[in-house]
Amino acid sequence: MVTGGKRVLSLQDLSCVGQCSLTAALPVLSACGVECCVLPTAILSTHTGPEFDPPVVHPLTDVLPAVWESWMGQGFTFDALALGYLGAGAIDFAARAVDDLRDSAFILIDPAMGDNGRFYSGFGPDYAARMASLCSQADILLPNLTEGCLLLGEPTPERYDGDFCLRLARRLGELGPKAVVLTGLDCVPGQATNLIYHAGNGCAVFQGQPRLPGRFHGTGDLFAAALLGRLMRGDTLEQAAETAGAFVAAAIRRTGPEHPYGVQFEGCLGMLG
Ligand code: PXL
Repeated sequence: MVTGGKRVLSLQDLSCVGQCSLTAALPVLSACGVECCVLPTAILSTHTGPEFDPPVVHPLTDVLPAVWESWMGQGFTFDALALGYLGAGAIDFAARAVDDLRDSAFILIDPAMGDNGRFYSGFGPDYAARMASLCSQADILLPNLTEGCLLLGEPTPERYDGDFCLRLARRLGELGPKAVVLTGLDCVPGQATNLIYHAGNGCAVFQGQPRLPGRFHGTGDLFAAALLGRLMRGDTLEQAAETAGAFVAAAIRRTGPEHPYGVQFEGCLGMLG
């Protein structure tokens, strides 16, 4: 099928080993039939998870403006811009990219900065505040529960219900994004739940997949890329989230215990085309 030649720009780190961020976005968006241009904000030897030694980190902050000026000088345009894990040093550049593209591109912001109630190492309240101010320009804001709470400067509750999630989504909607998708919620027993909230009309939909045992790195990045890819293919937000959720669940099911640092999604890419 002809896709209409959509082109997205993925702005996030390149964790060279780890099946997250750019090494997830590239294959997933390609599988959706969407061109994926990349701008790595930092190179890391691996992701920062506990399965690896502390990574070698090389920020690319210094080179980002020159790349950007080269692209803008050549008149490049993108149908969408997706922000993910940036590293603390690249938030100002990301703000500039959002500013330059907001009138012409769909903006998806995954405010990747924490999980399990805590910031990832290297991130803190200043980053969260800066990210919160960027959210007003998002078409879709895609936090997990922890990130949603960090954006609002609040502690993450250990237990919560669907009403709590709905109130959180509404308040995140007040930061200004057109829609909020809260991911990986634990508000329905036995389910990994996503909440889709449309800020314009207050419409909210809960979607669930059976909760699979274990904790898996990179699933948020896979979900974000699949969601964007399917949106670029013309799906509604609900359809795109359903397909992205099923893709991530299938990838988790394929992942063996001998593979602890990410999910083996490669065999599931056919679900996205
Ligand atoms: O999956 C989010 C992510 C992306 N990039 C790096 C990370 C993480 C999560 O820990 O460490 C480098």
